[in-house]
Amino acid sequence: MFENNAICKLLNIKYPIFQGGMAWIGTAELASAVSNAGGLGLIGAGHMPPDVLRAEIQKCKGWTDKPFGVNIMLMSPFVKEVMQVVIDERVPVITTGAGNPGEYMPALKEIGTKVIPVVASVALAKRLVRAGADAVIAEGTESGGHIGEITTMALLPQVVDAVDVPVIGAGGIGDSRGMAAAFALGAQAIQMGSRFVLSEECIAHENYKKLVLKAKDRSTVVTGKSLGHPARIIANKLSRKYEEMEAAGASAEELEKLGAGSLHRATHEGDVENGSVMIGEISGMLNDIKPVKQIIEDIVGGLPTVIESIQGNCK
Ligand code: TUI
Repeated sequence: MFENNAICKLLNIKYPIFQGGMAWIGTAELASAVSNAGGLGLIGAGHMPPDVLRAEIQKCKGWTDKPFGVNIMLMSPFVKEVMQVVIDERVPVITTGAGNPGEYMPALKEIGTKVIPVVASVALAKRLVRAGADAVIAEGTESGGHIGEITTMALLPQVVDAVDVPVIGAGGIGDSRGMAAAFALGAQAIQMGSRFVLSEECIAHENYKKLVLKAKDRSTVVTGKSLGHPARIIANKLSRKYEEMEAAGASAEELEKLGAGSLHRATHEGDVENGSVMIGEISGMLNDIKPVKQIIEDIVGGLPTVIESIQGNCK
């Protein structure tokens, strides 16, 4: 399976499955587990200072001999230094999020690092492919955390039509049906974040995982629209406070202050009422915590049945 898959060939991986590079919880533990299971694990650099990222990369190198990557969050105050770390460490793949990585592409390309930006629009996908992106991740608004506006269903085929590099579908994918659907829309790989939050290897606090297990289809809300960086989180005390302040015309500074440190509060301190529990809209169908290897094998193993069922419906 997947011997001819363009992403598997490009990155030398067994399964065309990326782990979303999640800030604070996309650690070497999770990334190495995904890579060891045949997917592409990613260390989520988030707001990590450069020395912390370097240590995380070195841990990951010690735990897997398979390709892995780093996701660079372009809103990080350390973005320049973090780029230098991935260059020094010769990380084979980088994905980027929450912005336009155009200015960093020449230096990364020069050392042969594969650059795979997350895009939320056709325009940015085209621009980055012209700048040398090896593939693009088309991420729909169903995702958790920082998001764009267009759904995966609408965005993915439009990006596929607009570029001549492989496209990875992301947003709202958590099982074999989602993977088959992304492939039907023209993706050659998928990226999942939420599904891997509910893995044994993910270091998120148990309160975070428990809340995701309880979540239903309408449990998430989008905060931060007025600041220009919308984020999908589970509705809680923090999101209600945010909405109240936004409605009362709070300043950007006041809203930023409310959000500061809120992800760590949820992922590490387990305060899921006053912290940001970033998760995608599929959390309602995530009902178990499994080892990463089982998550990946269940999805790949379930594909033939989904495809047969599609064929059955077309007869
Ligand atoms: O980056 C993500 N998801 C994230 S990053 C993150 S860390 C964070 N922590 C606290 C507050 C805010 C963020 C949590 N979740 N996904 C990739 C992604 N990128 N989604 C949407 C985009 C995007 C949006 C606009 C990419 C490019 C873009 O274009 C901007 C431009 O300059 O054209």
